Amino acid sequence: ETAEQHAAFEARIAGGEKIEPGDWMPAEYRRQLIRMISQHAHSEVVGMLPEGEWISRAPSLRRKLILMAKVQDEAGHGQYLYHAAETLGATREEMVDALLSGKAKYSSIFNYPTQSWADVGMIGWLVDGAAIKNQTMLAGCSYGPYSRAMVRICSEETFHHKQGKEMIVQYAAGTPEQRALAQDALTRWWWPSVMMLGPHDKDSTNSGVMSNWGIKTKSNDQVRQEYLNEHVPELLELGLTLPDADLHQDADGNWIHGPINWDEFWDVVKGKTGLNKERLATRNAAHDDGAWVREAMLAYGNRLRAQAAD
Ligand code: FAQ
Repeated sequence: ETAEQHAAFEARIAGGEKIEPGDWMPAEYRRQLIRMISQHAHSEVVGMLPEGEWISRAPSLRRKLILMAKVQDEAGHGQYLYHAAETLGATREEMVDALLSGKAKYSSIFNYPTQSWADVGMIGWLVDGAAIKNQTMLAGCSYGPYSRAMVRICSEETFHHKQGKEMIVQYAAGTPEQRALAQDALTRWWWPSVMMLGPHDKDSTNSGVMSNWGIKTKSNDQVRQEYLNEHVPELLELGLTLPDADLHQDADGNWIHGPINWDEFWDVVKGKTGLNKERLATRNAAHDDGAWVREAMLAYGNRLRAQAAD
């Protein structure tokens, strides 16, 4: 890597140009993108599991169809994202192996259990809500394939967000039992959703280099602030209680949260607590069950190639 190459690259970033596959890029830019995009892809794939568990227990056919469509969308997001990482030279096999062996990270949020049907609504509202804030920021990122994947993913996530919110709004205005379920789900999902946006800026090891290269266009704390400002008033409006005694609005109207339990966050990320082992066991079983499909596709591909060569 020469100083001239770096200077030309920095100038393209400064000019707001998108970097495309095959363009020259610093090795560290490529490494950071593969790291983040593959973690993101894994999150979408593992993210199917907490809600997927509830498809067979949905309370109505309408809710079941909506949930099936949502979970299927997450599979599609995983696919776009694996493809985006492949444009940087990562192979599907390497990435899938890293997930299945437990080497790769994926979002902390998906190691929490879904304990009631109301959790499905709360995930749509809070988790998709946080994901949209983060991904709208990433839609402006400097790497073309990731930025374009984010535009499509965000529009689908907006549907997920709305269906979750609609469900919780109904339950919050419903029977005392429905209200209690909505409140219990909020109490359990609030802090994990606030944490999923990543460590505070001062502890965010990757942010510096990623912001300089236009991958992250807002910091973790900026995105978290936007998330709180949008969601807190709406949740309070429904008469629900947020599990944060220190939550308050500052003079500028920003909602300020109390201290975050980062020990819990890191324990969940590292799989010391939460459902990491169960999630990986489920993914491994699904991968093993799909072995015959991969073998059949390979055999079919080989046959087509042999026929073409004849
Ligand atoms: N969980 O330096 P930073 C979704 C790690 S998709 C686990 O601040 P960074 C859709 C981080 O990897 C949700 N680990 O990291 C859906 C790094 O470790 P490393 C996923 C986390 O990357 C909804 C270390 O901490 N979205 O929800 C987490 O600059 C419903 C230091 O942190 C994305 O992946 C975490 N929460 O900023 C699906 C979006 N946070 O790699 C189904 C793309 C941090 O150095 C149902 N990713 N770490 O070993 C991002 O924007 C960023 O990766 C952040 C973290 C903002 C998440």
